[in-house]
Amino acid sequence: MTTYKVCFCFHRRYKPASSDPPEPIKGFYSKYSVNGFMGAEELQRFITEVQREARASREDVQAIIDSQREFRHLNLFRKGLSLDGFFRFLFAEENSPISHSLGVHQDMTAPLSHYFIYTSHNSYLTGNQLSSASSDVPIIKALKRGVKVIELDMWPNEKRDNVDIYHGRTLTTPVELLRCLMSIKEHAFTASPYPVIITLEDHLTPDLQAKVAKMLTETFGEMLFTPETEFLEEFPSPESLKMRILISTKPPKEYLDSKTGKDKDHETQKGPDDESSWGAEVSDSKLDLHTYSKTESEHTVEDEDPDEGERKPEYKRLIGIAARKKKGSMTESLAVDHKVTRMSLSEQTFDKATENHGTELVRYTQRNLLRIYPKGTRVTSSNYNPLRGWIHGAQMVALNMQGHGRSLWLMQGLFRANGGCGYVKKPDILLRKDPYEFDPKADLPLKETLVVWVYMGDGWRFDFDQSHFDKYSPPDFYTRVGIAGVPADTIMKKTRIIEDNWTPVWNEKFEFPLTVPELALLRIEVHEYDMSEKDDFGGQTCLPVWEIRPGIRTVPLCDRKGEPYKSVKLLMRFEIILYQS
Ligand SMILES: [Ca+2]
Ligand SMILES: [Ca+2]
Ligand SMILES: [Ca+2]
Repeated sequence: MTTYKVCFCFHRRYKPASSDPPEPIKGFYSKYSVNGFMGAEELQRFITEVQREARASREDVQAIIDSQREFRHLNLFRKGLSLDGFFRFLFAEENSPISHSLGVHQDMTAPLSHYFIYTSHNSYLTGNQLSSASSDVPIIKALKRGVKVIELDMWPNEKRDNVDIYHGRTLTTPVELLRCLMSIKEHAFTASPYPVIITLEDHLTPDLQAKVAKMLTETFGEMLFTPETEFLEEFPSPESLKMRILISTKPPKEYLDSKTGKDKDHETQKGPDDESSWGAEVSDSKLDLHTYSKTESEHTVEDEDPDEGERKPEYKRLIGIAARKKKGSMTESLAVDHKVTRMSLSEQTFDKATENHGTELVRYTQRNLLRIYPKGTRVTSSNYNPLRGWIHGAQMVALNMQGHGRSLWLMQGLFRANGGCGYVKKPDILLRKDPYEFDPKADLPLKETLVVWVYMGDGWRFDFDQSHFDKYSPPDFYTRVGIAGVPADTIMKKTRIIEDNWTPVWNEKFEFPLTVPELALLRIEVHEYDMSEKDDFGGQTCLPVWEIRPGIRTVPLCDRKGEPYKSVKLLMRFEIILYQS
């Protein structure tokens, strides 16, 4: 019995949390066992038919049975799996929906423009965009997580004899450039050997630029990638750039955004702690494609750089990814010529561009790099829906890593793919050339249906206090599950609420028809229902649909920041039904 003290003299009792297998698991056990016994042969049949692991050998299966040996005292004479053993095997961390052994499995020899790259915005800030401290700590954290694009804003220090990093013209406190560079060098390849790109925004005098050039050369030496010609005809591949650092530049006018405050949806200034646990629901990408801020000024493209000619040659030489100064209409900016380049757009300018230039954006990003950055009014380090950029092929969708919430969970979700190396190959649909270029707004035929069963959840009773969710009773969990992808595939659904239970069993089935599964992320959130106030946060995760293994799987859940909980997990089942095209 679990007892909750309601008042001085009154206690309420609830059934203890149960760890019994849910009905569908019992069903599979009885279907696949013979005379109540599941030996190696029976288990192999289950693994082939339900888990769809055709290549599981008899040795693999025996290893599973042996792994339950430590529990043999429960039944000393059996050589197979008991129902409990079968359930333990399924509801274990090793049985995850993304195979741990998959690693980096995509082709890494295509040009950089063929990959989504894990990108952070104002990587050096510890909190909000106006008054938080600058530090190398968030940079190290990001690199360890697999982030591969780090942004630094360089300003002269107070004495004007050295370079500091901070968010210009705000009250954010600086950190020395050298310290950031040293930390980048130390941690750049912790997550994977693929290249790290440093985007520099500089507000420096030529003398200080020369100083930066010296600092970069001395810190990174041979690691720096310096192209032989100023403009390349094709970007090199992540494979050829292993263990290399690339310097790129970002538009120096970007910080001005935070001063203009033209947007109607200007956020009030509050710390991230004041935000609700969830962050805003990611904006509906259906809506995004058809609306944009009408108040936005007419200029369409940011000036990429101050006049390249003014730069000290020793500094200019170090720029591995050139960004060209571009002016004119969006159509002119997106025109593809033989030299590749990088362009940066604010989320608003980008949204506006998707309105009439969707396929041109897709074509542009087949060879060139496109970076999208959060609008300046996101002073609390909140974020936008990164899918908007990805479905148009944008490689560097920069998000504030200091914020947390749904947009960042999507980002963490996408980059779980390809072994978490920070580079995810764009699907063929975004790379196909004439006569077919992908239009994210087009009505496409169904390609597959992802069927998802949410069986049960457990672990909260180990990771949280008895009164964490509800003071006087066990929690009331429900799960939201859905898809973030192209507009046609985007949807969220939810289970019913299981009241007063630490180990909720839902046994519910959901179907998600998908037109572009190659760009679909499965979103999973657990909420704790409260009638009179906002629901409590119970965990979340996000999984790239194309890497999900079919079958019954254990889905570990993460906290708001994306750190995995010690014990919280869901037992789910996935099945993919393909349509003939
Ligand atoms: Ca509650
Ligand atoms: Ca309750
Ligand atoms: Ca409740």
